[in-house]
Amino acid sequence: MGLLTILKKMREKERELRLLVLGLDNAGKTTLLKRFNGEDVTGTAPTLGFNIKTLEHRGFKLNVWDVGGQSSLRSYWRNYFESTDGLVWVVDSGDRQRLQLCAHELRGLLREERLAGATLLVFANKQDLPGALPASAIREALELDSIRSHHWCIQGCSAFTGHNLLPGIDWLLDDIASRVCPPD
Ligand code: G3D
Ligand code: MG
Repeated sequence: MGLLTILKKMREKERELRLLVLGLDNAGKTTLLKRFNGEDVTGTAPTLGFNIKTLEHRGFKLNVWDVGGQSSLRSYWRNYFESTDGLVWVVDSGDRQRLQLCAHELRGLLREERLAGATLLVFANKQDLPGALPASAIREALELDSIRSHHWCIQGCSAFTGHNLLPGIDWLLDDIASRVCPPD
């Protein structure tokens, strides 16, 4: 392999990011990923294991892991932490009853050493639902303002309609890129 090829491969590798999409079951993780990928979002079945999708966006190759969020599966989340650049935490903004559980699970993740370098994007999903809590209320319930260990951002969105998905993902990529990708 010539030097130029090696350099090109190294640069390609730098543009390859690993995103981990987590949240409680039914938050809308799989729908969000499908919508972002331009797929039909009707009839999404619960994720029993994980989905991995490789997407191209803004010249980045995104390896996105969508792991099932049922309580029986949460202990397996740790198998997916390694080399994660960005953690996307998806919240069902209509699910007031499980908001404390949601906050608890997120706090646990942020203590994980192997996620220490990851940027956190919180999607306050299902904003299209009547009665959905606004992103500001989710921010408070999840005590995001107390996070000092990670760069974070919260974005209200609807995976169903696609509203506000891109601004969230773009913020995430910008933040990661400023850390891991040298300028061209
Ligand atoms: P998960 O992968 O986090 O477990 P899914 O969640 O993507 O499987 O979605 C769970 C349910 O929430 C699905 O409904 C899905 O259509 C719905 N959903 C996901 N995102 C949104 C959203 O932005 N708005 C609304 N209104 N619903 C959403 P079903 O009925 O198929 O179980
Ligand atoms: Mg799913």
